[in-house]
Formats: sequence, C-alpha cells, structure tokens
Amino acid sequence: MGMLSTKICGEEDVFLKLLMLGLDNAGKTTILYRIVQNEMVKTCPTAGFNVEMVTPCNGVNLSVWDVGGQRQLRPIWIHYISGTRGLIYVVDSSDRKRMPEAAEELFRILNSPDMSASCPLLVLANKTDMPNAMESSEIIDILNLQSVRKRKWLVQSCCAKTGKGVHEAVTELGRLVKEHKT
Ligand code: G3D
Ligand code: MG
Repeated sequence: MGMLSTKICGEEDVFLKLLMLGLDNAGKTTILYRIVQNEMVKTCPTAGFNVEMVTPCNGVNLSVWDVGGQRQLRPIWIHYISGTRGLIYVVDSSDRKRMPEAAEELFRILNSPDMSASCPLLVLANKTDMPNAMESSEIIDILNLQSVRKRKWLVQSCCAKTGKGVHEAVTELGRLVKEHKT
C-alpha cells in the first residue's frame, strides 16, 4: 500500500493526498520504485512503509507512501484514509484465487466512514506480463466495480516489471484528482 500526495502546478501549493492500497504481493512496492526511479527493484514484503518523493511528469509532484498489505497489517489501512483525495488499489491480475479477497478488502476501505464518497478510485491491474493475467473486464466483474456508482473509477492495466502502463496510470491519477477538485 502507499499513499501519494500530489501538487498540481498552477494551483498554488495545493497538495492532494492519494492513498495506494492492495493485498500483499500485488506489486505496490515495485510500482513505487518504478515510479520513482523507473527501475525494477528487488523487493521484500513491506513490514512497515516506504516513503518517496517523485515528479513523474511536469506539473505533478508526488510524495508516495507504500505501506504493507499483509493480512495482519490491513487493519491499520483505515488510519491512512483521513484526507485522502484519490485511492489507488493495486491488484495482481494473475492471482485469480485471491481476487475475491482483494474485492472484500477494497470494499472495506470504500465503505469506511472516513473515505469520501466522491473520492476517485483507480484500480491498477498489475502483472499483465503473466500468461494467466486476467482481462480488465473480468477484474471489473469480480471486484464488482459496476456497483460503485457515486465515485469515479477506472481500471488501468500495468506491468511494474517492465514499467508498461505505470506512468500512464500515474498521469491518469493526477487527471482524475484534478477533475475531482473542480
Ligand atoms: P507488494 O508491495 O504489493 O507486497 P511487491 O508487492 O512490490 O513486493 O511485489 C511482489 C512480487 O511481485 C515481487 O516478486 C515482484 O518482483 C513481483 N512483481 C511486481 N510487479 C510485477 C509485474 O508486473 N510482473 C511480475 N511478473 N512480477 C511482478 P518476488 O519474486 O520478489 O516476491
Ligand atoms: Mg510492499
């Protein structure tokens, strides 16, 4: 999991907090370092959290918080919600078995009283390089995203291993958050 704060140029010192969550092994830490240094890094399960500052493209400065997603760490997710302006939820597209668990945890967060009903949601469908990776349409079904009506949501496929789709997703995230502000 991670948490991002965006500063969008042209808007005076406005920092918007974006929260990145997902089950352990979804690829959050790999995505973090793909965003920060555009490199594949060797990760180990995140016991606490990682924080990095990054400007992925002109006009968007991010402070990225990546917090562990293991089962025993998930109860602390709610403590990161306050002030969140955008939620990124990372799933492992190749982990069909745990997709229902990912859905359950996602809705626990979305239904938290601290989560603004209009906060946009970006689902990052990671590990598209895997031969058994699920299509976005199937992930939308299993995560039951059609039931999310009040908030804007979208699913973007990516591969943190190669970087494919990661920067596009971050740019899209900035756009969504910007839209939500106006
Ligand atoms: P997490 O922070 O969500 O817990 P990590 O997940 O970033 O630690 O990644 C968990 C494992 O998935 C790592 O493998 C990592 O290399 C791998 N991974 C991340 N993104 C991708 C991807 O796009 N494709 C593939 N094939 N693997 C990916 P290890 O072997 O170190 O556990
Ligand atoms: Mg991690």
